[in-house]
Amino acid sequence: MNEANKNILVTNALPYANGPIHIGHMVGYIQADIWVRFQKMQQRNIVYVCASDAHGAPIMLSAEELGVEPDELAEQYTKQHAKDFSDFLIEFDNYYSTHTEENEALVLEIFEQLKQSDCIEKKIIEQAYDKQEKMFLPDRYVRGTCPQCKSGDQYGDSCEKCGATYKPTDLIEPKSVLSGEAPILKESEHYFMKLKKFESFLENWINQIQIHDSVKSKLNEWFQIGLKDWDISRDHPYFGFKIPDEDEKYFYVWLDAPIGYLASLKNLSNKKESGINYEDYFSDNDNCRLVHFIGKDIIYFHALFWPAVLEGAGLKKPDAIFVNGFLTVNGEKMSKSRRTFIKARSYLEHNNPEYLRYYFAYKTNSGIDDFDLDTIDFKNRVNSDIVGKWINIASRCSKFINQHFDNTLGKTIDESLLENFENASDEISELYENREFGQAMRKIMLLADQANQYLDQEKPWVMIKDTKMKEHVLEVCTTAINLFFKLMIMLKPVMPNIAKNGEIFLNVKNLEWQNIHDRLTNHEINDYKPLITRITSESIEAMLDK
Ligand code: B3M
Ligand code: ZN
Repeated sequence: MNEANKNILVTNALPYANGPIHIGHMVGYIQADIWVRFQKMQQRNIVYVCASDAHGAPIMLSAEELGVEPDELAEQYTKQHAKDFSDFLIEFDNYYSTHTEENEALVLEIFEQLKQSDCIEKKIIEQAYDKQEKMFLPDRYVRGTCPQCKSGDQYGDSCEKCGATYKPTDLIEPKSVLSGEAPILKESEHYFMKLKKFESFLENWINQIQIHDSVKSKLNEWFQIGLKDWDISRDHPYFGFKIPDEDEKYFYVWLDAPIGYLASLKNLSNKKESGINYEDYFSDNDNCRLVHFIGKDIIYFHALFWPAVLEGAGLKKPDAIFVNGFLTVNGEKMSKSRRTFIKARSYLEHNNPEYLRYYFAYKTNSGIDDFDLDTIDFKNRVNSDIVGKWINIASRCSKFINQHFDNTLGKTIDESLLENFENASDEISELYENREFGQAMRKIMLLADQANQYLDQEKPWVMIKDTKMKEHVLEVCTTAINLFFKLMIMLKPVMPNIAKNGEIFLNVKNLEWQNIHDRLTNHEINDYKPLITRITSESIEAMLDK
């Protein structure tokens, strides 16, 4: 089947429901949303889902500290996250949760399949145990001195200073984060997914999917080391789904989390009004594509564990894994003490989400490099590109149409510039398709420069004083408004609200990509209202202060 006609299921990583979303998280959501909106403007059948990742020890422990039930805490965060996303104009078709009936049913079904296809094995292992708290400790809940470089206060799985990886009990003087006591080793029986069995399948599979070369080489390093069987169970106390026929055991959160993608789709398809059929978007035939957007820290889970689970259960595998790098703020890792930690909500209280959407688009590409939000550059870039270049075209000539021509665009336009814009649209569309958003934004801004140069040369604000030139002013302004219109379509995936208000101004509806070839002539428009305001240093300071 032709790629362009396939149904596409797009997912973003599911945020843990035990803390606020910050703008570092927003990188992947904004990138995916831009891509999805672009696809929708091409009239592709696409479903975009996400959910809260509700399970795991950290959520259980935070809930305990707050004196609430873990599912209540998860639900509160789910609501908060959904609001943050929607205020950032991330338009999921469904936002659900992993702590749901649909997800549990899918997890049990998949687990059953995995057992039947001999992918699961039980083994007794020793693990760090906190006697005082009566619980097995996740690696991150044990801290101590790195056995390799001897740096103090390191996590139980790896050293932040030297990068060594080890077991929690290899630490020198390990301590439980919960009780401060030294953990003991205790035996327990666990369920393992036989990941080794899938090595050659996975090595093959990564060559068949869309995945960045740098991610592939990371995966190849892991293949070189060899894959280890994967512990998919956790002992009580834990917040997760219970394993059947076991009293005190739960599925590890990372087993049920990616299945949550499917649960979100299932939940959507169960809503009659959605008109979405589950099998149209997830079945092992050639009609659908599964596309995951993730951060670079969870490649192992998505490109090794998850496809192995799907393969073992006889299900469709992902067709693309798009990985984003991390965000730094003013050159630093986000940190509260350095005023570089910005919650999504603090950003939204002081700044327009579309500024950040544009800046992230401008700064990113299909690769996995980290990039920086330099707040001064951010302010200058947005003010110069969005306000100074793009919106300026409309604000410079709309008043002539509004005041002198009865709000009606002329019958003739200057063809050559318009054709130039239309011809560029294929290239820009390809850049969007390939997630080369930075290049797309640069190309679009070069076009905006051309439109402004045209106005600088024609000077309608001078000509309007000469009645003989009135017709020419109309042609120039009609041309410029058409250029603005085309830029608006090209920028709509990134700045959908400005585009929506632009549609009202231009008296047009629901523009799609193909409308780039339309001409607005002899067409009535509405009075121009400012579409966006400049960012100020104060609004930036205010979001950093939070
Ligand atoms: N909840 C968040 C993370 O590790 C994790 C993603 C799950 S995606 C299935 O960034
Ligand atoms: Zn170390």
